[in-house]
Amino acid sequence: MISKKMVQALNKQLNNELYSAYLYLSMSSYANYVGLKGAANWFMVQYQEEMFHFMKFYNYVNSQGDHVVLAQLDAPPSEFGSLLSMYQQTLNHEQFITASINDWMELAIQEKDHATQIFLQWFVTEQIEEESNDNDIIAKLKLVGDTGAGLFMIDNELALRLFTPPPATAP
Ligand code: OFO
Repeated sequence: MISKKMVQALNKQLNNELYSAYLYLSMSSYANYVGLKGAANWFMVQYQEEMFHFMKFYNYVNSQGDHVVLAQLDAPPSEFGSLLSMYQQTLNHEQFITASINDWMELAIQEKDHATQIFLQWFVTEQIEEESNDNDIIAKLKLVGDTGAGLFMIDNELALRLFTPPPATAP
């Protein structure tokens, strides 16, 4: 049993996760279009991760005896510039997600809602990894360059990313 205010917050985040999926799906297609097949794979895996995040919120709201309210999604951009720019936009978006998760955690603490705090803890940890991955890729792109052989090398690395769903945990 969680408060109505908390359900509203979780529904907001659930829609944020869906928008994240939408954004990375668009980035994947754009990367494919400009010939960056490795980046297209990386963003497709990112899309799959976001759908997993979305479903975690979806299942949690259902498990708490309430229901999900899906909202209209904004259209994501369809052009993203260079690969470096794509990862800077990705990092900016993830920083926004981190700030949102922190807001909901703050609310859960205020409401002494221990169940939701435990649930959100998974996302607090996940956001450390998300931002760290983006920072690493940005650093590499700055180091070896965003064009020519350096770009080709990084794109080949991005091609190796696989979607590995975390082990099923409740909720
Ligand atoms: Fe990218 O972590 Fe969810 O949104």
